[in-house]
Amino acid sequence: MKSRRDFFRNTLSLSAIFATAPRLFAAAQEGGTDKDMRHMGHATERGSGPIVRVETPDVPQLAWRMDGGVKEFHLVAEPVKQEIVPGRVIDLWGYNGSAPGPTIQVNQGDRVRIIVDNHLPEATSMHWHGFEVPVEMDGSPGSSQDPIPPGGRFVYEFTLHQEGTYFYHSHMAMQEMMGMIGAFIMHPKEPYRPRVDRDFAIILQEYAILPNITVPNSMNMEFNWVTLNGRAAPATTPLIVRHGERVRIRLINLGMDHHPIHLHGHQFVVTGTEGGRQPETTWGPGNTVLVGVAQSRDIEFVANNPGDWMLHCHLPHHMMNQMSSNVGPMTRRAGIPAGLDMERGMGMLRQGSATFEENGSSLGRGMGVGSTFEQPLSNSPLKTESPMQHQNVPGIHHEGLQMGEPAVSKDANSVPGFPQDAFMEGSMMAMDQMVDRPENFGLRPGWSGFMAGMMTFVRVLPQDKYKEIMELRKKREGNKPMNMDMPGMEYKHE
Ligand SMILES: [Cu+2]
Repeated sequence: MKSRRDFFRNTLSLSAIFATAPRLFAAAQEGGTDKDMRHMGHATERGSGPIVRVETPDVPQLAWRMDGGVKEFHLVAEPVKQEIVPGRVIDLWGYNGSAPGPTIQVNQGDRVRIIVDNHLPEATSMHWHGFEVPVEMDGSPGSSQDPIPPGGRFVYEFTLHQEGTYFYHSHMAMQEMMGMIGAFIMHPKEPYRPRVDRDFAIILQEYAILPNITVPNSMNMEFNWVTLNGRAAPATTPLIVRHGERVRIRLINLGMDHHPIHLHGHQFVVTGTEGGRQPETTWGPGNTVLVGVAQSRDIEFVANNPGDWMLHCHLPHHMMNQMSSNVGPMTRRAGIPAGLDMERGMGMLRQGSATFEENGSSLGRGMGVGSTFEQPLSNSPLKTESPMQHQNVPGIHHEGLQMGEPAVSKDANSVPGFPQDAFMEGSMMAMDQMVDRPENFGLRPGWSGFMAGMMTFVRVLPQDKYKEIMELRKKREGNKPMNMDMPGMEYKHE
C-alpha cells in the first residue's frame, strides 16, 4: 500500500493537478504554496480507525491547503465541456472543469475557507446548502451578499459544526440547471456506527438538450439526458465493492425532478438526509429511496449478495438517453402531434382538453423550440412486409457500436404498441468497447446496450475479482475515472 500511495504522490500529484485543475494549481503557486500542496497526502486517524474517504466516481476530489488553522479550497465557476456519453459533448457550467463540481471533504469542526472565482459571463453566487453558518456567508444573492460579478471573487469562511452529506450550488436558478452543484461531505467527529467499509457519493442531474445541440435548454420542463455524477449510462463508472462489505451511498439531487433510486439484490436503510445522520430508530428496510429536489439521502447496506447489481432511477424515462419530443416521423399508431410550441409544451392549452387529439401526448412535454406539427406516420401496421429495419439509418454511425439484429418477431409491425424497446435497448445500442474501463471488466458482453440514463452498477465482487479490477485500475492509470488517488486528500483510503 505504501508504495502505491508514494507512487501516486510522487508521480501523479502534480501532473494530475495540472491536468484537471490548471487554475487551481496556478492559484496555489501564486500564494507560494507549492510546498503545502505536497504535504496534503498524509492521513489522519480518528477515534478507533481512519475515516473512510468518500469516493465520487467520475467526479474529481477538490484538493486543499492548510493556511494556519484554516483548510482552504479554491473553486472556479466556469463553462465546461463534458462528454456525458461517448461522442456526446455538451456545454455545461460547473466548477474547476467539471459538472458537477469537485467533491469537498472536511471534518466536523473544521475551519474552512473557500475562494470562489467567477469565470462565467454573468454574475453568480455560491450557496452552502443546509450549512448553519453566519448569514453573510450563506451566499444568498441580493440579501446576504452582492452577487459575484463576472471576473470577481468572493471568499467564504466558516467553522463547520455539522456532519453529513451536504452540497454547494450556485444560487442562481438557471445556473443550477446548467450543472452548478458539488458534493460537500462533512465527516463526523465520532465515526458513524455501524462503520462502513466503502462510502460513495452520487449527484443526480438532468438536462434538456435537443438533437444536434450542445447547450441544455434550462427553461425546459422535460429532460432527455439524466446523469449520475455528470455521466449517463453506460458511461457511468460502476461502484466496486468487496463481497461482505458494509456500503454507504450518498445520493444528492438538484434538478426539476425527484428520483426514486432503486438498488437490485439488497435491502438498505436510509441513515441520513440533507440534515445529517438520522437516528437508528428511524431506519427501516427498503430498496428504493425517493431523493427529492434539494435533498440528499444516505443509504447503507451489507453487500452480502455477489453479482453486478443495477442501481438506477426507476422513472422509466430516466433509464434512457436522448429521449426527445417527437421530431420527425411518428412511431405511434394514429400519429400524434409532435412537440408543438412553447406554450403547449409547458402545458398551456389553446383548445380542447389535455387528451384532445391535437394535444395528445405532446401537451406539457414539448421541447418547444424548433418543433411543430411533424409529419404523422403510423407504425402499426406498416405497409412493408418485414418488421422495421434498423440498418443504414442515415446519420447513425455504426463504428464502435456492437450492431446486432434486435430480436423481433415476424409479425411485429402488426402488434399495436410495437416498437417499445426493440430499437432503444439491446445489441444495437451496446458500446462495451467505447466505455471500457477497469471497473467494467468482466461484465457480461453486450451489457452496455441495456444501460442508459441514471443507471450504474454496484458490483459486489469476490476477493479475487476485486483484486483483478484494482490491478487493472493501477495499470490503466490514464483512464482513472474514479480519481481514487487524487492528491491533496487528508483521508486515508482502504
Ligand atoms: Cu429519475
